[in-house]
Amino acid sequence: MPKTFQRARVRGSTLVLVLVLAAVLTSLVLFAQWQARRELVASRQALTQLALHQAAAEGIRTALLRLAADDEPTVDHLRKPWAQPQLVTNPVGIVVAVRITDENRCFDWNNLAIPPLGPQSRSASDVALDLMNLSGDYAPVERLAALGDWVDADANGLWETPFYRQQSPGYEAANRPLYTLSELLHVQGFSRDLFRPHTGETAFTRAATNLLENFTVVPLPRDRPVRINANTASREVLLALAGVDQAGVVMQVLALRESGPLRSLQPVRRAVGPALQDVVERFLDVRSLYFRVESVAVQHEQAERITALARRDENGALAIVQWLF
Ligand SMILES: [Ca+2]
Repeated sequence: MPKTFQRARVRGSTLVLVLVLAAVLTSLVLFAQWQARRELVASRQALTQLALHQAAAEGIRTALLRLAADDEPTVDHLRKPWAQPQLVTNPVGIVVAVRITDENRCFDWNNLAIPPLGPQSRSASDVALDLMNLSGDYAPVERLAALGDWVDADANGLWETPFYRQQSPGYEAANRPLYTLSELLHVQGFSRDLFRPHTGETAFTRAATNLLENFTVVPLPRDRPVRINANTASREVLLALAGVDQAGVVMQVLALRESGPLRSLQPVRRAVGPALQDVVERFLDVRSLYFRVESVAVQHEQAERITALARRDENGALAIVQWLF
């Protein structure tokens, strides 16, 4: 092979090697730049998220101050300042939406843990059954029994630990109050589908409201039901309390509160007649003790939500029962 041809081949190979090396080096530089940009974006996003978290927490604090500023904590209704949603933009441009909802407008699933004491016109289970029907669940008997077993302290029932141990993976019945709404999904018969809004295809579903609107979870043990506020409860909740055959009585109560908030239960006692006096005493009130406070902070397509369940006692003092981040 001629020497000049050999030299040309060596030069050619060197050139290819240099080009490959240059390409590798360029790739490395580009990768380092891309990595640095990615880290910068990630750190900016982390800083924004931190600022959003602080803004959402501040939203909760201001909402609690509004609740505490209520000068008449013995009567609650939806025309009060705390019941109006608020939208504020803080000094650094973060938009914070804050909403307080009265949990005493709903029936608490955990009331099912209270055993009936003596003769009663309506038990917690009777009320829950009617309210599930009115909320679009037309076959609630079995899941209601399963939920009763889940929240009651004893282990006597069809839907206790031996039943759940047969699941894969197996688990135990709680035998204590529900801590969150999502815990219901562990209870026999409850599924996500049950909580989907109704599509309104039939006369029944058009009339039905929603389980999420009418029920709540106050994650505390109790020896008496969490009461329902007659000023804020929906027609369905009041109808479930009185019994579905008591539409006339419920209309009277709704008419009473139309002319202004009920400041005592006396007008309700007069309206319902003797058969339902015990329901008024056990289940109703004109004030609320539990409030859900939601705060959502938004900036640059990022958002942070904080939810708290607050309890306001008879003297107006506030305590946080549960934080949900
Ligand atoms: Ca049990």
